[in-house]
Amino acid sequence: MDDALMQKAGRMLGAWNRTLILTHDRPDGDALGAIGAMKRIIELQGRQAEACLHGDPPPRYTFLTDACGLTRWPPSGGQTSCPPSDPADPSVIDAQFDGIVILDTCTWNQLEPAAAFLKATRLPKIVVDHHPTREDITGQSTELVALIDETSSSACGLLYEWARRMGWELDRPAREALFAGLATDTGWFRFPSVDGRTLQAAGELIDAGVRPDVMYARLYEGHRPARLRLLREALDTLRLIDGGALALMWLTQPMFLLSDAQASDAEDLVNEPLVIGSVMVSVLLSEMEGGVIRVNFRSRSPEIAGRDVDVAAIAKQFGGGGHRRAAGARIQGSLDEVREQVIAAVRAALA
Ligand SMILES: [Mn+2]
Repeated sequence: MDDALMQKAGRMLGAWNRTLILTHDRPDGDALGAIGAMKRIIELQGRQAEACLHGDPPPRYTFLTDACGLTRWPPSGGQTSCPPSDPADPSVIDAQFDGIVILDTCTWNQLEPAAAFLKATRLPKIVVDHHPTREDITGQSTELVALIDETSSSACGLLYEWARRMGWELDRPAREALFAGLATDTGWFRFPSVDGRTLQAAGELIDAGVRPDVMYARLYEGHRPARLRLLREALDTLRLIDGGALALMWLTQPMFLLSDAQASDAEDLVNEPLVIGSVMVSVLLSEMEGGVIRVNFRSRSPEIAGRDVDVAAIAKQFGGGGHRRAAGARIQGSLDEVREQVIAAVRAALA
């Protein structure tokens, strides 16, 4: 990451007394960790920040949302009694903040329902992201500085490097939030995106007091029983296609109801079939409300699978995006239709 750019973004942020912090819809551990840590970093410097979420975070991240004081979109600007009635009108929110930091995404559709506001706002923006899928999200902003590094395994890793470069203080909630992002975006440090920088950042956070065993229990051993019931339902649908190269599972609305599970309980279930040696690509289709099928894709490293399947490219065919080894899309249609389309697309990529 370019030092001059980090310094420039650091000076910009330092000049804002009231910062609005946003991340993508359906926030994951990296998104929540990044906005939580950003908020704590700014507050430790004696300035105001509001980190707003859109979408329900999975329950296992409650420790982050509580410790860092994350709130719900639209922002209140400290005026909890009178949230703006029309978030698409930028003037109300613009009057309450000096600038906006957007973390872990750089695409308009991931920023719904704040996208209309973000297109119209005049406030300057700083973007911190590590995704290859990106758009120009300047909109009407007077300035945009983008700290983007696709080689970083997480937005939290990038934020940590930025904070260290700037000499910013971290407290315990900030350190735990950053560690949560580093750990969850790398599947607890096992994905191919892990490099020395990832482990160095994690190591420094551990040396500063973060307990990896406590973090592991909070992140991976705090599920509700509903998650295990949902896993059972998903495993019951498992189909191995093309000699076991493609693993396919699906979850219907009745399965969610039967399991007393929410959409967030399906997080990471797509990884389960990867314990089978033959599987090169794993796909999970989840039937959401309103006739939308959420599709999660995973693929293995070519060193393991013997084949390099770019699931971000497959997801893109369906209007989605993500990383080469982990991607997703939301597709309008019936489960049967979408399943056939997705199987065809993956088989074409495997052929
Ligand atoms: Mn991320």
